[in-house]
Amino acid sequence: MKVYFAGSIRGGRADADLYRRIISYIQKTDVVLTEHVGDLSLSKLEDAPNRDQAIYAQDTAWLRESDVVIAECTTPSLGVGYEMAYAERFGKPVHIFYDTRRTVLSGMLTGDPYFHIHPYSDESQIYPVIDGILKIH
Ligand code: 6K6
Repeated sequence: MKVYFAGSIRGGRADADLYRRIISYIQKTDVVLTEHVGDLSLSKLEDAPNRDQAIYAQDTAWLRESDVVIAECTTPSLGVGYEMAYAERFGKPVHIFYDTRRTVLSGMLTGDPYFHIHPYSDESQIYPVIDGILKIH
C-alpha cells in the first residue's frame, strides 16, 4: 500500500519528530511516498525560492498515486488542508489525527463527513489505529 503522509512544514515544525516516528512505523509494513515530511533538516531545503512549482507538481502526483492519505493535523498547515481537499477530489481515503490536548480541529475538517477523524490524547493511541487503516485500504 502507498501512503501519502501529510504534516506541517511551513505551518511550523514543532511536530516534525512525531511525523518521523509515525512515518517509521508505517514503513515497517508499507510504502510512505512523503518521507521528507519527517526530515528534521528540511528547513535547509526550504531556502531555495524557486522550488515551489516542483513541490506542488510532485506532491499532487503522489496524492493521485497514493492508496490512502494519513494526515497529522495538530500543527495547523494550509498545505496539509489543501492536500486533504485534493485527496477528497480524487476519491482517496483521508485519515486525520490530532492531539485533543493541543488543538481544536477546524470545522472545515470535522464538518466534512468524507474525512475519517481520529482524535488522540496520547501518541500511543495513534499506532493501533494506523494498523487498522493499513489493513482495510
Ligand atoms: C524539499 C525539496 C525542496 O523543497 C523541499 C521542502 N518543501 C516541501 N517538500 C515537499 N512537500 C512539501 C514541501 N513543503 C510543503 N510540502 C507539502 O505540503 C507536504 O506534503 C506537507 O504535507 C504539506 C505542508 O504544507 P505547509 O503549508 O505546512 O508547508
